[in-house]
Amino acid sequence: MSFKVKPIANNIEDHVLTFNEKLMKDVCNIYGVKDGLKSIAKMMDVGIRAPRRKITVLLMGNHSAGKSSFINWYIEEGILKTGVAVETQGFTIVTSGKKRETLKGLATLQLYPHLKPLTAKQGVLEYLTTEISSSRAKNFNMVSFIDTPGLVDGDMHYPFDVNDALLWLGNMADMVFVFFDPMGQAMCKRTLNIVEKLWENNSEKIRMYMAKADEVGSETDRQKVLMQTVQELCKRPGLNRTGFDMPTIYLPEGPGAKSRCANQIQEVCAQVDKKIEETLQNCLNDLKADVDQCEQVLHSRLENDKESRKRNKKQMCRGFILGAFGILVPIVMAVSLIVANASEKEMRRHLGRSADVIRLVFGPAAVVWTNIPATYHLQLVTAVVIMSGMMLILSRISDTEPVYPNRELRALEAAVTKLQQFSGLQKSLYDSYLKQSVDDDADL
Ligand SMILES: Nc1nc2c(ncn2[C@@H]2O[C@H](COP(=O)(O)OP(=O)(O)O)[C@@H](O)[C@H]2O)c(=O)[nH]1
Ligand SMILES: [Mg+2]
Repeated sequence: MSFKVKPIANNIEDHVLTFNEKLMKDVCNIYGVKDGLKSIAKMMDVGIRAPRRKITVLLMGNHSAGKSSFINWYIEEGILKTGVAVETQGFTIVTSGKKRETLKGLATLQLYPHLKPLTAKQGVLEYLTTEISSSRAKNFNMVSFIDTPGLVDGDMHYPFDVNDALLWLGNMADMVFVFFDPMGQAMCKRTLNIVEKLWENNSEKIRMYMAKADEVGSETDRQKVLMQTVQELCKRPGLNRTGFDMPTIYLPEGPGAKSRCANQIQEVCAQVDKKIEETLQNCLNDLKADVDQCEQVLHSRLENDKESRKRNKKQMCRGFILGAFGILVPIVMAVSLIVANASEKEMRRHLGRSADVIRLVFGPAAVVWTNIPATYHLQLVTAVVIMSGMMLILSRISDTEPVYPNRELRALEAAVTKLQQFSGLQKSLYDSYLKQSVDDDADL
């Protein structure tokens, strides 16, 4: 059974970014551009993670529960094979792009490098595909779906560890939709085992739906099926909880179009929309937190550098003064000793006219020598030489602190300006987000 879907999605020419798309693009650009937040954070050794442009919804459930058909319906394009036979053998990421394209495993990894740990699991790479569609239906531009192999009990052999891969993807995805169908109900042990495991850490992500609800004849039948399904689920201790909700859905344009059964398929779209809004807000908040964190680290580094430079300067002055004394004191001592002991005549003979200048300058120091008994001169000279030596040694000993080389310092100062820009951009993005959420003309 296959349903009619619009044959072609909107043309590339119509590819005008919606507000949300543009917002996410701007946020991602702040992180990713050259000298963007990511490279500043790396420079600061701050661990940040750039957001993804779209939310990821993982669809899992029994085989033939209508997962692939739901994706086709959402994007309004018959991109995935559907049918009662086992059609989906691997994982198919369905995402929006500029043109229709199919990417195999390796190309998928290029597009989604964060899936590398999944493909590290043996054999999954071969069974990983990406279907890119240019559809602009609903909020498809902001969401990537992951279609998974329909699970069946028994001897069905999967070419890879399907449970492991599903758990990994479930942990990674932003939302997990579990589809049960009225015929299989919740009897598929395999599906339930995985849902139960995922529930342990991801209960807030998981939504369960009774798909193909039009196949159930009457309202009473529907209630019975729902009761039986919930009963089956509640047998699992991990899933036994209050407030259990399982909307019934079916494709509105399918064979059940005339069904009188309540169709809550719009509730699924509403869940996706809600998650998108939530993610946008989180991205804007995370952006602020990341900029703030980088700013904090950057300021403290610059402050420390400034302090170190100040201390180093003090050290340098001290070293210079000690060095100068270490050299000058013995010179003064030697010359004044000569002046004290040599006669004026003798000095003039050797030094000419400069002898008078020397006598004038060193005269007061020479007086000190003449007042000290000659027997103490040797001790005094020794003491002064030792003291000068010590001063010279002390002047060479300095524990200067490491500071950023000028090039790095300039890079840090440039980062301060960049972060200020990012902070301003974040504010204006938040303002425009709130403005369009509340009212275009609202004065915020
Ligand atoms: N009556 C009815 N049939 C559906 C609905 N959704 C899907 N189907 C049919 O159920 C079969 C299995 O659908 P498919 O999407 O391949 O299931 P999957 O194995 O979960 O991907 C197909 O023949 C679909 O045409 C629905 O809402 N109502
Ligand atoms: Mg399928």
